[in-house]
Amino acid sequence: MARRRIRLSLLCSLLLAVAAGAGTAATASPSDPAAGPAAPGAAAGARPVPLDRVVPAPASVRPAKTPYTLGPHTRIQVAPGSRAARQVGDYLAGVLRPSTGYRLPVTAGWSTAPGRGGDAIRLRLLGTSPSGRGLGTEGYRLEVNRRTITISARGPAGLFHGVQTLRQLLPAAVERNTRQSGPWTVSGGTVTDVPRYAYRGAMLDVSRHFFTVGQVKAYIDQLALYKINTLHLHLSDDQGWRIAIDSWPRLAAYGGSTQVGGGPGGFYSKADYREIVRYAASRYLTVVPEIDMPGHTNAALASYAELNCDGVAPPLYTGTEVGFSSLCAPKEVTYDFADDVIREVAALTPGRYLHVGGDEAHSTSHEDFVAFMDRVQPLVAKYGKTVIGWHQLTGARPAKGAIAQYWGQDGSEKEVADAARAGTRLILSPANRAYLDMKYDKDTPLGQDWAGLVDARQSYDWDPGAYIKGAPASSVLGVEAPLWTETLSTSAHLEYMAFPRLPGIAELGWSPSATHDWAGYRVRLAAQGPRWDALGIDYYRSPQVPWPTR
Ligand code: TNX
Repeated sequence: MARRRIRLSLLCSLLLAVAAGAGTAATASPSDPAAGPAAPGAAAGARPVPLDRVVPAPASVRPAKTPYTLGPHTRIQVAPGSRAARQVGDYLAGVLRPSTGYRLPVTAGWSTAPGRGGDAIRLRLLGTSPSGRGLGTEGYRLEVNRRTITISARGPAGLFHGVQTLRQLLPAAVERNTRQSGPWTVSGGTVTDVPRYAYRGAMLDVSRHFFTVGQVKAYIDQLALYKINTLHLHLSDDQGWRIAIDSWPRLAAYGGSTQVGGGPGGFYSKADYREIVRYAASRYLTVVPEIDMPGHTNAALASYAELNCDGVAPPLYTGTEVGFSSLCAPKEVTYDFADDVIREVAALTPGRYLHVGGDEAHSTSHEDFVAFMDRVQPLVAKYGKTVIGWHQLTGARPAKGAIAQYWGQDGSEKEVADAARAGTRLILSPANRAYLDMKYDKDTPLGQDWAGLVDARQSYDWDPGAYIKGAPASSVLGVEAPLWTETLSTSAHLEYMAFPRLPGIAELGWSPSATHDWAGYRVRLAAQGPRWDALGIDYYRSPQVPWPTR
């Protein structure tokens, strides 16, 4: 499917920008009656954050007049006997110590005797006990009273997500890495929270421009703030092959040696990739590797002449065109290659999914495309993984259990709805909503505009459950925000395009549809601005969002 270069959303975005420009923060959130006046010496507006002023919006909030204030004697107490709970406790301490200056010792267990063991943040594991019913594997409950904050979850992923909520309930200055003055007060009450969708992803294109392990880790930390649980790495494309494959060493060594614009490129050794997987797991994200095939393969075709139908290797490519390359579907060596690559990548990947691309195969005949996918999907199953493909896979024969990632625009593609009705599950990344590389407005210095201009409201204001006409809501596995990097080469670029849109996609993935409301969302989103400032995240100050003045 060719990309359409319509600009319908241009007018719309401009009108919205004007409408939103001078808006005051009409909040839908009740402010906490227990907050009381700001303490002397506190920053202006230092009333505790209301329990529901969080992104993604929590499923349920019950305020109470019992605020908790972190102090020099606060301890972090974690479920005894759980290494994972301990690690979440250490992570929380790592966030809180630099700005508060408190010791915040992390200890296992707590006293339940009346009046004992107060002044603590507790991370409690419920396992299969009835009190965890309804929380699933990622949900949590956060209870704040005058003596303690307790985060309870069935497993460590829920504790980790609860910790992210707690961060947003503290003053934004808590995110700074130098000592700040408090008070560090959290509103009283209870948050009970579970995700709407199991798959909440973000994709990073490390092929068009290469990003180092350190840069990927920094992005992972930012994704974790918004309860994203999947990092999709676009590891191969025309401009670069970014993962070492032992059985085809030139893929990375030669195919990874450049990038858009002709820079030096780079690739991940297997140890590098494992380190990304490990770090992502420590933030409760699963890595989904993508090897894009049969199109978007110039880097591979340049590395091995035999992969080309005519046996001639093309030169490396450093431009930004798409759709000109294809693996040779009729050649047997193509499937030896695919088998080796999928085997090695699957072996490095603990997650259940492996993405085989399949988009924009404009240089592959339809017949060859179908034949190619018929051969490649079973290889993914052979190595124990579930196939994800871009939604063009639905124009072939999606394997049983396969997942299609939708990147169209208006949800009208019949083959996608038909596949969904026949059991293919969907990840929604509509380009005119979820593509983080689209420009915000016509003056955005980075990005592309082929799917229109996408400001904060356009990106947030849609329903993943009802987007594909004729697809059952139950076919939707979740959402993903892709970040393509033809025009992006630094971490500051990534941040500027991801923020503030990424949190909107994250909220669509996490929050119940009943909480969906642009007017309330923009106020909650505005409250993230000072946090990004504190974290050093370089974001776009969309005129649609009532950011507090700096
Ligand atoms: C389309 S989306 C592509 C990518 C480009 C992107 C740029 C998709 C599956 N393919 O190859 O990088 O547009 O916005």
